[in-house]
Amino acid sequence: MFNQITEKFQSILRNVRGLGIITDDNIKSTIRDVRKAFIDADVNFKVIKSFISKIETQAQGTKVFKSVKPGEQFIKMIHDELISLFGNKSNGLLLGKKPSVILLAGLQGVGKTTTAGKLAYYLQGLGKSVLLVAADFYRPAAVKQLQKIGKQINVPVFTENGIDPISLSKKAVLFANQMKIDVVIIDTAGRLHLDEKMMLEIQEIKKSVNPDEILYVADGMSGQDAVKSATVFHEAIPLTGNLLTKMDGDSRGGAALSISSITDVPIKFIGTSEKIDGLEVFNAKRMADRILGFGDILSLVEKAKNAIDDKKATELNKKIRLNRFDLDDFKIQIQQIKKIGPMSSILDMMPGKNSKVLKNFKMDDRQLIWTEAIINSMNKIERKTPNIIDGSRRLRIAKGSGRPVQEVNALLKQFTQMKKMMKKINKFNKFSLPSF
Ligand SMILES: Nc1nc2c(ncn2[C@@H]2O[C@H](COP(=O)(O)OP(=O)(O)O)[C@@H](O)[C@H]2O)c(=O)[nH]1
Ligand SMILES: [Mg+2]
Repeated sequence: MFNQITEKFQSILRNVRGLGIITDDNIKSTIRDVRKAFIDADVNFKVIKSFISKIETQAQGTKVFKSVKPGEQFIKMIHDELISLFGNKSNGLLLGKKPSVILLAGLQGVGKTTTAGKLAYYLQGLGKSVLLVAADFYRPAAVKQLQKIGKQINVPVFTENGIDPISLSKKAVLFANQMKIDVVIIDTAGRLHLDEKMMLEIQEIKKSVNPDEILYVADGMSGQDAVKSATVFHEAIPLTGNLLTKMDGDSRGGAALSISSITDVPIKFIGTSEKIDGLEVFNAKRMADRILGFGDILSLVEKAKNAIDDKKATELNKKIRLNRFDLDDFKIQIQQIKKIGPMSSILDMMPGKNSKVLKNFKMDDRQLIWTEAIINSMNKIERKTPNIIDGSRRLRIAKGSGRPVQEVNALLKQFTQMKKMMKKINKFNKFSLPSF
């Protein structure tokens, strides 16, 4: 996410950080660099202009202050302005009446249908019952696509042949009312380009179901073009939120940085994978942190929390303390790391992700699979007591897992070192920490 702009901001911040004094010259050069970073990211010119002018005014203001660390203060200004660029408004869904209605709008291919499923899954997680409505009759496979998603998460999908999307939406809401369903999510048809018929249709749907939320779904990989269409939609049907998909790709950032201040509508969610759980509630501060390369440790911790099984973690902890950690436990650890996500997404959330060290750290996700395969080729006793694994056993394990014997050796060496380290830490803890 945002590799290019983050790289530029990191170099700007490096220059600014050490400043002992803020002068007209360094304000000018910083502003020039920020402007360039924004232009390269395809941010809307109005957004750039207002951002720059705010930073400039504030920086001029600090010139007279004799603060301890002017550079740090400059960085804080940029950070704060980025946050307010995303809008400080609350980002939760505002679902009032029952059934509440969420209408999804946007161009074709941006991810509306996928997002309808993700939102349903997210709301299920909050204990709500959901009805999905397949109101896209233009793409032949669209209804089937939504039905497949509905089946996957066990959410009913409302559809009917020979009826228009407006009557269908109306009927669906009535049905949800009868069935006491909490939330209705309407997936609408998109077009490749804005056209009048589509706008009229969505306006009519809106009139007939009175949605609580109208979310504009935009491709997060796009630039300010997405913002232009958002504005057109906003004029036709007042939007209540933006939702940016495909943020797992390496977006230049144009859409994300422009959309909320141009439409004056907050970003409520971002899509971070093709999968059903690839949806995050948008958080302006975290996004600003990511763009400036401060990392997003909070999101990472949350992801890890969701992926890691508490019971297993406690068991592993116990085993480590008793020096009973074996290769089976090592395998469990690998499985838990795999659940957090691909290595690239983990690294993407680390502070300084563009630094030389992290850039050169190319972890191959297959490595985890290979390590698991090697452990799988060992028998029970070997996993419990790896020191019995001699030359001939190593050869057998290598053959069984389809990996070279050097890799088996490396794994065993790594495991021995890990055990030694654990032993040391345990000893240290015994002396310095109360037992728990
Ligand atoms: N990587 C990624 N792909 C996405 C995301 N959201 C949607 N997609 C993909 O984008 C494509 C179009 O999605 P679809 O929901 O059919 O778009 P629609 O035409 O707006 O309904 C599909 O291949 C989706 O899997 C996302 O957050 N991340
Ligand atoms: Mg669709």
